[in-house]
Amino acid sequence: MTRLIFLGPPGSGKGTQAKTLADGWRIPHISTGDILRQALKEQTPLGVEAQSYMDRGELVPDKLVEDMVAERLSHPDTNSGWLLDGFPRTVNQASFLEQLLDKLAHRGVKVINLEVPDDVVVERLLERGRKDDTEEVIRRRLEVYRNETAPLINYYSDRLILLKVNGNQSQEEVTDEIKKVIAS
Ligand code: B4P
Repeated sequence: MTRLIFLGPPGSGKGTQAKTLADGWRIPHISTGDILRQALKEQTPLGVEAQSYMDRGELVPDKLVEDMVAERLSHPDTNSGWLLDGFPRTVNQASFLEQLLDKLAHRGVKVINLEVPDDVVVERLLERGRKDDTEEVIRRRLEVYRNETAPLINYYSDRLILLKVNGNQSQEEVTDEIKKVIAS
């Protein structure tokens, strides 16, 4: 049973890798960024509230994202495994997730930390050019990542479930390395 959390700075390839692997393994790819962007497109109350945070490169408040993830992970299709991309992003979200997974009896979770230097992620995101991929917003997202999300590296390393992967390689090489570290 595969249950993987993807960690890494914006543009490190979390979404790219999670989608490829989830398609191959036929398990759900749960991306908080994608769910929020869809809500925004449909202008649901969640989307309307999330928009200003996302446009500025800030994190959407924990409670909104936690409720969203709790609902998604409670769906029966997650019984065959899942890949979580973009969540948790704060220590609060991580401790919420720990309790949720305990309640759902989802065990054996591993965390993939994609390591990519700042200048490489800035270059990748500028090239992608999504609405929140302007130089100013990318710099803010990286700052938020360093302050709020990077502490999760120690959080999961202390729990002995962190696996490091060099994200600064071709997409295929990153996928291969992820498969290798999971198997070892
Ligand atoms: P996300 O959608 O999670 O955006 P992201 O961090 O930029 O990563 P993404 O997965 O899209 O990109 P990837 O690295 O795969 O979040 C967006 C916003 O939503 C956040 O800023 C926040 O406001 C909000 N949000 C989401 N989750 C939240 C949470 N839990 N709590 C609070 N707020 C939340 O790819 C980037 C680019 O690199 C692509 O163009 C790709 O083609 C390219 N690429 C990937 N791998 C490559 C490789 N090996 N070589 C070259 N290019 C590569």
